[in-house]
Amino acid sequence: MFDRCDRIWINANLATFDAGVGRAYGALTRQALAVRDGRIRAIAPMDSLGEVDPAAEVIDAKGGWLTPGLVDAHTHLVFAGNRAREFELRLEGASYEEIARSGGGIISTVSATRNASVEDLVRLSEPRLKALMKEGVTSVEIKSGYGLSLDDELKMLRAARVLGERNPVRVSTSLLAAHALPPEFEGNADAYIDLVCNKIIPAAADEGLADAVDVFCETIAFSPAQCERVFQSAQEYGLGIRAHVEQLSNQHGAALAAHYGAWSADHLEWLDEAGIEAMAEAGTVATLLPGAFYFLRDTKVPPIELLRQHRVPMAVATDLNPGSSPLASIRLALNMACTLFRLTPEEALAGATRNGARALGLDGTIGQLRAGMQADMVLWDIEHPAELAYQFGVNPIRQRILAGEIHNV
Ligand code: DI6
Ligand code: FE
Repeated sequence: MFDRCDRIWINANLATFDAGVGRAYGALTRQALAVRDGRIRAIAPMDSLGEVDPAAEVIDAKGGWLTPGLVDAHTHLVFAGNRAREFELRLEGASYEEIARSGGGIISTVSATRNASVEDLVRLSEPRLKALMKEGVTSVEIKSGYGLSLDDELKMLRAARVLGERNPVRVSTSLLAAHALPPEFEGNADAYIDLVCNKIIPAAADEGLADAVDVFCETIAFSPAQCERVFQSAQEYGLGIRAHVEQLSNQHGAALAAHYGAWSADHLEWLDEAGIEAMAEAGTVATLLPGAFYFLRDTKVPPIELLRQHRVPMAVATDLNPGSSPLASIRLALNMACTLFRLTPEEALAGATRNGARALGLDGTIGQLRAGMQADMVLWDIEHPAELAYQFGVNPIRQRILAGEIHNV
């Protein structure tokens, strides 16, 4: 227990997000938490603390709160260029779909990203990653999807892996080659899907560059039938499945993704009850992205109450990307999940801890404070965990801890 450990936090309040604790936030007050070999070894009330390893480093949390390290389970943070001009066009009245159909939107980021090297992408993307880390993010998912060719998709995934090697943060990668139709395949989407399934997915799997495969199932992107082929290929190569579905219209993509055992179905503004039932049955996480809802001035709120009724786990993420969610703040995403989608602060925080981990296929490893889990944690100067979703623009972080090591950013 505490007799053999590397480091101990004492006088800490814990928001464990361990459902087994049976209290809001999985809260345990006045605790000690011991770490050994990067994992949580033991948690115990201060007044029952027995013998302590004399070699262990003891850190007095002085009544601060420890939470699991925050998980941002949906980002497109690797890209080149920016879309400020498109923002102006939208303010002049053009819609996101109109801009996409006229060759702007995602495709304009594709041109800039194709012209960048791996090193360029790392240099351009690192400040966005660091912004997330500064707010307590210890695990982040990063997607490709602005390369749309074999070499450029792999280049993006390499940049994501390099970011994870150079920074104290866990990076999960998703191959989103089926994000938009590249211009050279105009009028020939099925041939592009052939390339994705027969060349890009096998190469990414072979080089260990992708943890999961993602798709954009939408009228301006790919049809359910095309997405299904991508899911089949992902399954064949043993990769996780996630999907952008029901963002701008109901294509019944969530039910399809759930049928293929998706870890997560994301956006979901247009999700219907059949989709929710399929997700509940498959254990697929609903990843909510209020930043995109906000930035596109959407009005259709995802069916939160039905998701609750069907006990579908909800994650909350930034969707950090240059077009629909230029949001490098998980704290603001938490606040938006409450103000715009009416999540409770506890639900929002569970969405960026326990359920974010599950959306990455990492539940049981990260996202909760529990013996045996990775010791990815944040020590906050707050009086109650709800403050993390309530306030934004101030950063009450005291320590950011990855695998038991303190790495303030
Ligand atoms: N949905 C989104 O909100 C992002 N991708 C997607 O499939 C937007 C990406 C972009 O506009 O660059
Ligand atoms: Fe996205």
